[in-house]
Amino acid sequence: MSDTPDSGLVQLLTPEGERVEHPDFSFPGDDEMIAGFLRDMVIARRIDSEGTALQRQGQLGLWASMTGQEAAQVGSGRAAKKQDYVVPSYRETAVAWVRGLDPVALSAVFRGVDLGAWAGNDGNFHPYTMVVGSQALHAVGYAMGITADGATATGNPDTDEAVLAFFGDGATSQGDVNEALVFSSSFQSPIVFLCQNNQWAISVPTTRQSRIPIARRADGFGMPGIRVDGNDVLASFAVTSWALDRARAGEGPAFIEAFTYRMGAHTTSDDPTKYRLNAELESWKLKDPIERVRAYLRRSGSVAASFFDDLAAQADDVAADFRSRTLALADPLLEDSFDLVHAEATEHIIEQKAAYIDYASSFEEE
Ligand SMILES: Cc1ncc(C[n+]2csc(CCOP(=O)(O)OP(=O)(O)O)c2C)c(N)n1
Repeated sequence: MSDTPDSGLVQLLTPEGERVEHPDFSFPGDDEMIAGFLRDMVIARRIDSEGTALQRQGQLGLWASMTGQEAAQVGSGRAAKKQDYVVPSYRETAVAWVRGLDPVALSAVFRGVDLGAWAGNDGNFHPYTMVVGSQALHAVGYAMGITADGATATGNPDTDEAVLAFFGDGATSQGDVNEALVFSSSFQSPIVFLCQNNQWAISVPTTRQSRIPIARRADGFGMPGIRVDGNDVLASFAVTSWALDRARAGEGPAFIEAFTYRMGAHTTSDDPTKYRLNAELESWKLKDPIERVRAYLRRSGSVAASFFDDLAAQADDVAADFRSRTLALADPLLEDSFDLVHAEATEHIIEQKAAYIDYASSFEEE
C-alpha cells in the first residue's frame, strides 16, 4: 500500500456508477439489494437534513450531520447481522436506520429530553457516546464478553456473534482507541473496528493526525487493516462482511478505514468555511455516495422509472414523521433515569430513586 491519501482503496463501484472488479473482494448481492441500499442512503440523508433543520429552528440543541458518509454507514451497517452488536460514536444516523432504531431516539438525545438514551438492545445498537473514542474500549469489553459467553466461533454463522465499532479518524489519536486495539488483538476478540475517515476531526485534517494511511496502523496491533472507498456502498458492504465473518469464526479483530468525506459541518455548532477550502468540498461532491448508485441503477435499468421519485416521496414522509414526533417529545422524568442504571435495580438504586421522588415532591407542595 502506498502512502498517498487515497491509494489502496477497495472499490467495486466507481464515482461514475460503473461496477469494477477487485482481486480480493466482490459484492455478493443483486440489483434489488443495491436498490435497497440506495433507499437506506436516501432516507438516512433526508433524516439528516431534517435533523439539521430542526436544530436551526431551535428544536434541537445540536445535530451531528453524516451527509456524505451514507455509503460507509449503510454498507457496513447492512453487513452486520441481527445478532451482532453495533457500537456507534455520535453521527451514525444511517447505521441507526439500518439497525431499525427509531430516528426519534436520536433526536431525543440531541433535544436533551432523553436521559439514558435508547437501551442497547434496540436493534443491538449501543447508545451514542460523545466522549471521543471511549466507546472503542466498551466495544472490546463487550466482544470479550461474547467470547466468555461462548456466543461466537461455534461454527454456526447464523448465531455466532461479533461487534462492529465505529469511530472517526480523529479518535485514532486517542489513547482509548489504541488501548482497545491492543486488547482486542491480545485476546483475539470478535470485533471489527470501522474508522470513518471523513478527513477532518473538527478543524484538524487527517493528514495532521497520521503521517501514514490510518489503516496501516493496524499492522502494529497485529490485525488486518483494509482501506475501503467509503463512498462506495458495495465495497463497504463487501469488506465489512468479510471482516465480520472472520471475527465470528474466531479469527480475531480487523480494522477498516472507510475513506469518505463529511460534506457538512462537524456539528451544527461548527463553521467549516473557517478551515476548509470550498474546492475540496466541490471535488468530493463528484464522489457523492448516493449519486453513483443512482447512476448505476439508471444505467442497469433494473428499477422502474418511478423508483427514484417514489423514493424521494417516501423519504419526505419519513422526515415529516420524524419532525412531528420530535416536536411532540415530552420532557423527561428524572426518576426514570434510575431505572436505566442496571439491568435489575439494586437496593441502593431503589433507595436513591425513592429519596429523589420524595425530594422532588417537596417542591410541588410549595
Ligand atoms: C475525549 C474528547 N476529547 C475532545 C472532544 C471534543 N470533540 C468532539 S468531536 C471531536 C473530533 C472528533 O473527530 P473524529 O474522531 O475524526 O470524528 P468525526 O467527528 O469526524 O466523525 C472532538 C475533538 C470530545 N468530545 N471528547
